[in-house]
Amino acid sequence: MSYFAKVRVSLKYMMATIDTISNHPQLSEQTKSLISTALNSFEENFSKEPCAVALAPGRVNLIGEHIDYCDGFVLPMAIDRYIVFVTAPNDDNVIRCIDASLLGEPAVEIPIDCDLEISTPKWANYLRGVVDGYFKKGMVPKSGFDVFITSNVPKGGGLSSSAALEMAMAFALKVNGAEDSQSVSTEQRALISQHAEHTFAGVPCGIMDQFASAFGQKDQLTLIDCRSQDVELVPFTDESLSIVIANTNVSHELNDGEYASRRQQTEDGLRILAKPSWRDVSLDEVVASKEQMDELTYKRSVHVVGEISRTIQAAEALKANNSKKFGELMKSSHKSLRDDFEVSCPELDTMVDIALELADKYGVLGSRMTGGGFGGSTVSLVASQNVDSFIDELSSLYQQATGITPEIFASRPATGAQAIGM
Ligand code: GAF
Repeated sequence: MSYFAKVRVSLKYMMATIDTISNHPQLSEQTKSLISTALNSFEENFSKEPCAVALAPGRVNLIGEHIDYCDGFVLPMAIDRYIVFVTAPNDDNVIRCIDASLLGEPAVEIPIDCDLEISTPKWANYLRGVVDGYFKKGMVPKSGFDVFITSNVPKGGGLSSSAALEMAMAFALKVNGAEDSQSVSTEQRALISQHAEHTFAGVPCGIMDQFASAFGQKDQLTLIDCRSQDVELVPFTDESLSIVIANTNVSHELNDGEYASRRQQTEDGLRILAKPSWRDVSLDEVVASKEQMDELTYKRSVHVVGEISRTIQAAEALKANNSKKFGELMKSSHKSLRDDFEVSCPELDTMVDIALELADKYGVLGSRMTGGGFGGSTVSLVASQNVDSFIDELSSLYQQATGITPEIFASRPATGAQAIGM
């Protein structure tokens, strides 16, 4: 195809893409503006027209923490913060990625036609893992492609920016033809991404983050049964309630061994209980086995069975419009994560304590740490009419207490990973 013919085709795609984005019923104005900036940056950096957009949200988990790898239930939602990939084919056999936050650094090049290995820069391993997962299943894009990456998901904030990177790459591969030879389900894309995290980032994570990013729907929480991998959407449409996410700005690395050790301790507990799955274990059975367990294994086991039960109750409470009960369960979840599972940290506890001290003033129903822990974010359920004042006061009291400026924002459940254009 001649250069001019290629430009005309690309322009046609571009116009259709822009049209779809501006009329997209599920994307917020904030996200549309993020995409629009990314489209312009693609052109500036690659000197050609983009063809398609792939995007994936971060997530916040409302309840059900550290039990996705224990066959538990989790109740996360996709947040209105996205990683956006703007892409167009190139004439090489590589995926060439430029990240907006790393401008000036050399583009990352990932070959499309061979097995891949862990390499540098480290952040690109999430991408390599997904490309390799597709390659190993015989799914290769039609050609290499260029990608410009823009994000407003806080990095290291416990809001799954890594799962969003993986899911956005899966959709970038899809729009560049990698799924043309076989149909790939939402679940399969999420599982390839989870595998990438295991093998290329060294984090033995469960399925929650990738599933939340993949299955997210506007105004719906995703109740995930991590044993059957079934996803049930639970409406969160009460406008009088808001979900506030508070990033402590204390960063965490899940591959530093603490995450893996927690997972190991839950496996030890289950072995002592001699049960095939945590779903078959009651609190009474854990208590009855106390003498056979060391103290840590016992505490971890108490958390797992308690959190599975709390998550089931929380989903029921939400369906019954009982937000007060939902809030109480969030508080118990935090205590269990702090005292029994020991994955909180002073900054997370401070953020939760301040939120709960402001309960009467602003209508805070519940607050807890969210995600892997050891830093990252909290999530609070707050009366919408007070949400701006709550955010201001939480922010200033946290700063006074810790000397750290937090990043605090409200989000409603948002739409999941997808591709737009082509
Ligand atoms: C991290 C992991 F990636 C998830 O799989 C989950 O275990 C979570 O920590 C804790 O609930 O986000």
